[in-house]
This record gives sequence, structure tokens and C-alpha cells, in this order.
Amino acid sequence: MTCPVLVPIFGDQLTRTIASLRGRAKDDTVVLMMEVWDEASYVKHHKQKIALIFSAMRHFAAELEQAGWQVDYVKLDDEGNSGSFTGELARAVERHEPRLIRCVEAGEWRVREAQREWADKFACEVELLEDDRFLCSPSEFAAWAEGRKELRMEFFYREMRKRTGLLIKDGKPVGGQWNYDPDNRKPPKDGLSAPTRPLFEPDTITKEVTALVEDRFDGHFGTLDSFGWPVTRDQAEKAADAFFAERIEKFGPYQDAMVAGEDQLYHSLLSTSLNLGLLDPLELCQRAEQAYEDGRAPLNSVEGFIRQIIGWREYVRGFYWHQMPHLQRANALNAQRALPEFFWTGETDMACLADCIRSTRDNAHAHHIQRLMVLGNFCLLAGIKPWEVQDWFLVVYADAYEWVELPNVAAMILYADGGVLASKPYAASGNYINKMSNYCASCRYSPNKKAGDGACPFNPLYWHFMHRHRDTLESNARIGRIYATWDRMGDAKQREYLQSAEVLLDTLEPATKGWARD
Ligand code: FAD
Ligand code: DLZ
Ligand code: SF4
Repeated sequence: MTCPVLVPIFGDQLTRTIASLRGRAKDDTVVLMMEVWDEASYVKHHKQKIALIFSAMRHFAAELEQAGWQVDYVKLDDEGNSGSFTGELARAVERHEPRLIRCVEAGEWRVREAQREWADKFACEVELLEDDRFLCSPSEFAAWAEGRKELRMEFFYREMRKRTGLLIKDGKPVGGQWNYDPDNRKPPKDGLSAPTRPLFEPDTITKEVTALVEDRFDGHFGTLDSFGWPVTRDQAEKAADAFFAERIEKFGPYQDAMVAGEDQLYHSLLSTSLNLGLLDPLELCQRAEQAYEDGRAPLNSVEGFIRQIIGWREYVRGFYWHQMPHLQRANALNAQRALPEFFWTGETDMACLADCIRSTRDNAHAHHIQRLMVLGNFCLLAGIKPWEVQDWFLVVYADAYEWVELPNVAAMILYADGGVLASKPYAASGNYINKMSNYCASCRYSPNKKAGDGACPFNPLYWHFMHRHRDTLESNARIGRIYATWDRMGDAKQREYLQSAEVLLDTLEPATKGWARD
């Protein structure tokens, strides 16, 4: 092949119809895939996350080869591996002498900045294509955001419903409402046990990769024991089949429920496959809509699922590109406390946090309400530095890429953007966790005790947070009224809350192990 077109495909671009391959002649194209040390170690990703990405990449390369593409695959331990995307591209340019490098724009700022330098670095032409696997492009998002002070997901979501036609009839939302969230807050009375997701037995490729990860990423967080993530499109489809057959019906009502030891409940666990490119977001939503039309799932479940994908997922991606790069250092509440060590060890008497961290360590996953209202809520109330929280969330979840992690962490849980994304901080006392979970029943703390020894730490921390941010939050229409309750308490009670919170904050051991970044 003389002077072919070189098509680099990153680890989260594992889609056969990706724009860079679409319309290409196989006999004039070399696909380049690269396992590189820089990506695998810029934060110390959970072992399952690295194993998932490498295994899915190797399976995808094999699938392309079988379909007749020429694939140049660089493994992490290949001799001469330079350790970076640009370094590997340079070596591939020497090997193949391409006339053109054609690549889809990277999902993350860091890599996209590197891509921008390629045109100057390489003698051949470089073509960067938009990632059209998302339904809303960054420029469309920017046009929607233009002139708005607050970027509320709900209004963006309505636009996306109209644009896709999902759950729309005669131009109106099916059932008469856009959003059925009020039906989706069922507490898990007497516990809950959902059908478990399929776990996929590691094959030879996955076993090779897990051995590599155990060997080369020994010091990274997490265990590989329960690895069973879908690593091919076929497996991802099977995981989706199981969700639509067994769990979508109750997805809505129990979306916010938490049960100790029940790590997935009715959630789909499809984020890893979606983010790798093994599943198509629109197709998944169409399947959900079909489940409603066939009478297999209620509207509140189906609308809730569709909203997570064409609403939240698309919205945070648009938000990321709209707010970068300053979102990375945003700290509107001036949070300065170090991330506590127990986020890495799971050693805490707070039963809710211990269970969420255990699930995170064992599965590289925790479901949304655990991330938001337990882990996130604690970081918000305790005033943990945003970048330390960002690194933790980026490290520990198998579905974590900066474009989706950062808006959720900085803007949704920490209010570090000062309220561009959320109309108020998602701050809650132990009462919320007690209502939506069975954690408190086995906790050494009591959610009903407000302060002092044995009181649920979320209770005094909640008031400490509200008190220290009064200047910022009192004028907030959605949360400001709480200060009337605070003022009615009187000095002695207020002092008790604040002192109790100070004692707790003083006992938080800062993380020492350097799991996140060197
Ligand atoms: P389900 O509950 O089954 O939801 C269906 C799909 O909706 C998910 O697969 C996901 O693609 C999408 N979705 C739902 N909520 C969100 C959201 N807030 N933002 C973007 N997509 C959403 N999701 C990631 O994919 N990667 C992350 O790194 C990530 N970090 C998060 C950090 C925090 C602090 C919070 C609060 C949320 C984060 N999320 C992240 C969103 C959400 O928690 C996960 O997408 C979800 O838990 C994945 O599990 P699931 O597939 O079972 O989701
Ligand atoms: C997350 C990740 C890791 C751990 N390793 C690689 C890798 O070695 N090669 C690769 O192509 N992609 C990897 N990824 C995913 C990339 O970080 C992801 O594709 C970037 O988000 C692109 O912006
Ligand atoms: Fe969590 Fe408080 Fe309940 Fe314990 S009592 S599980 S710390 S909410």
C-alpha cells in the first residue's frame, strides 16, 4: 500500500461506523491503535478500567482485521513504544508514510490539545473530524447556551426530545409531561433485590490483559477479581438485552434507592459500553421507547432512562466543552480540605460511605445516587478540594472520562462552577440517606441524632456547610429559606452543630498514598 490514509482510533472510539472510517476504502487505509503509558498512568486508573479499555481495544482491532481492515496495533509492552499518542503517531508515520492522517477529535481536552499540534508536527495532511456519535455537537450546545446565564439540563433535554422525536407525539411529550421524576423516588422498603447483570467470563485476550495490569499497574486502586464488563459490541448488546428484559420496568421507581450489598439494583450498567463506543446512545433510547410502546415498561421508567442519555449525558458533554479549560480549576466555594484517606481504603464507620467505596473498589462502579448523594454529598459538605475529588472520580470508575466526570464532579456535586449547572448545591443531611437506603440500620451512627457523639456525621456537616456559605447561598431562591430554620435554633443549638462538625472535620485523615497523581 503506497501512501495510505492513517486512521488513529483511540480507546473510547471503538465504533465501526466512526466518522474516520466511514466511507474509507479498506485497501487504502491503515488503522492505528495505541496502548500508551501516558494515557494509562496520567492518573492511576482503577485496574478494571485499564483492563476494560485494553481488552476492548484488542477485541475491536481483531474485529476490524476480520472485517478486512489493516490494523497496526501497538501494545503497551511492545519494544520502542514511546508512551504517548503523538510519539506513536510519529513512529507510525515513519512506518507507513501516509499522505493523510484522519482522526476523530478526542473526547478530552488534554488529548485534543495534543491533536491540534499534529498538523505542524507531521509532513502529511491532518484531518480532524467531529465525533458525531453524540447527538449534540459542542457548537450546537454553545448556540443553545448563548445568552443564558444558567444552563439548566431540563430545557436542553426538551430540545433534545423534540430533535430526536423520542416520546413525542403530535409535537407534544407522550403522557403530557416532559419529566416523570416525581414518580421515581421510591424508597427501598424492606430492602430490594434486582436480577443481576450478566458478567462476561474473561477470554484469552482479557486474561492476557488482566495479567498485564496486575504486573504493570500493581499499585493502582481496585481489584480485578470480579471483572466481567462487556468488552465487545456483541457482549454489550447482550448486557443491553438483559437490562431491557429484566430491569427497565423498575428502573424509574428505584432510580434513587440504595441497598447495602446490592451494587446495581435496577440500573443498566451500560455506561462503560456507551462511553467506549460499543453501544449507540440513540439506538438504546429507541429500544427503551419500544419497551414502553410494547407495554413492557412504564412511562416513568422509560422517560427517566431516555432523559439520562439524551438529557444528562449529552448535556454534560456539551457543558464540558463549553466550560473548559477553566472548569478544571473552578472552586466557587473555596474548598480547601484534603481528600480523606478513607476514600481509598474504605475504612470508615459511616456505613453508607463504606459500602459505596467497597462497591467502587470491587466493581469500578457505583450507581448514580451513591456517587451524588453519598460520596459527592460528603465531599461537598466537608469542603474537599475540587481537583482532589475530580482525580478520585476519574480514577475509580470504569466509565470515567474527563468529559463526563468533570461536569458531574465540579459542577453537579461540588457547586464549584458557582451554579451555572445546578440551581442549588445538592447538600443533604443524614435524613435523605436514611429515607432512600437501608444503610443507617447497620451504622454505628444514628441519622436521628443531630449532633455530638453517635450523631450521623452528615447532620452537623450539613449545618456547618450552610453556615459557612451563608453569604453565597442565602439569596438562592431554592435553598435560602433554610436559614430561617437555622436562625430559629438559637445560639446553643447552633454551637452544638458547629462544634460537632469541627470535631469530625479535625479527625479526617488526609490521603497519603498518592493513588491519584504523582
Ligand atoms: P444508569 O442509571 O443505567 O443510567 C443510564 C445511562 O445514563 C448511563 O449509562 C449514562 O450513560 C447516562 N447517565 C446517567 N446519569 C448521567 C450523568 N449525570 N452524566 C452523564 N451521563 C449520565 N457517568 C459516566 O459515564 N462517567 C463518569 O465518569 C461519571 N462520573 C460521575 C460522577 C459523579 C459525581 C456523578 C454524580 C455522576 C457521574 N456519572 C458518570 C453519571 C452516572 O453516575 C453514571 O453514568 C451511571 O452511574 C452509570 O451507571 P449505569 O450505566 O448503570 O447508569
Ligand atoms: C483511559 C485510556 C487508557 C487507560 N489507556 C488508553 C490507551 O492506552 N490508549 C488509548 O487509545 N486510549 C486509552 N484510554 C482512553 C483515552 O484516554 C481516551 O480515548 C481519551 O479520552 C481520548 O481523549
Ligand atoms: Fe450514613 Fe449517617 Fe446513615 Fe451512617 S447514619 S449510614 S453515616 S447517613
